Amino acid sequence: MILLISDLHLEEKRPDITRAFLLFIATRARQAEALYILGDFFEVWIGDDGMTPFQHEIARALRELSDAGTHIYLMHGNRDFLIGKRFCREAGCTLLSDPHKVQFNGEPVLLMHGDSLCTLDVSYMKLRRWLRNPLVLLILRNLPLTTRQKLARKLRNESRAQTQMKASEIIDVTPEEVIQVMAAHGVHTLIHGHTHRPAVHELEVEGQSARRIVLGDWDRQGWALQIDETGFNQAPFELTPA
Ligand SMILES: [Mn+2]
Repeated sequence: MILLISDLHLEEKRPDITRAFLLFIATRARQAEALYILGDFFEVWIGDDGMTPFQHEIARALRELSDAGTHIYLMHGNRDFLIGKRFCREAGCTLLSDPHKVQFNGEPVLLMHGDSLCTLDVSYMKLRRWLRNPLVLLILRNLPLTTRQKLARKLRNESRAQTQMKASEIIDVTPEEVIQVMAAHGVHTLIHGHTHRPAVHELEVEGQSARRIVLGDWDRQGWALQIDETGFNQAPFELTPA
């Protein structure tokens, strides 16, 4: 059995989500061969050298899961794209590139965070290209922590202000981009997060029926996609009461 989650946006301000996640990895995820976390695992990440006690606690919990035999795969989201090798070593997880192609139940499946599919969001796409440039990343990683904290706060405030002004279709994925990416990778199943719109969308890729599975974000409830011999099934669950 394989589990996929995304968009937990873990932060100290949401102990309910943290509790639900710690319970999830101590129970359900223990039964899984692999756990895939498809981005925006943390609400913010300014660098492995700036890990807070809270973030170390999450790393420790992941490490326990991986020591117990579950493979953990982590993909960057737009919030936590500065997660690096040090965190992954500490947490016992493997960093995946975006997109990443896998085989589930003998079927090729493409995994993405999903932000790169929102091509109509021109200003964000420009920022994304800039922030994924290796030289920019090198400079960012070497800025003092306090500067990075300020930058992260500024980026989040700007993205919040802009998102409120944009039409909903702009921050959703571009259908043509989805078809193009799926065709280019030769898959008929795509799994991604980012949009916070959990669903299964049927579509056609090169004349064949295909599907796009969108993972849910953890907010009022948690979401996990489970892949086993019965197929691909996503269901929400209650966050643990205090
Ligand atoms: Mn995202």
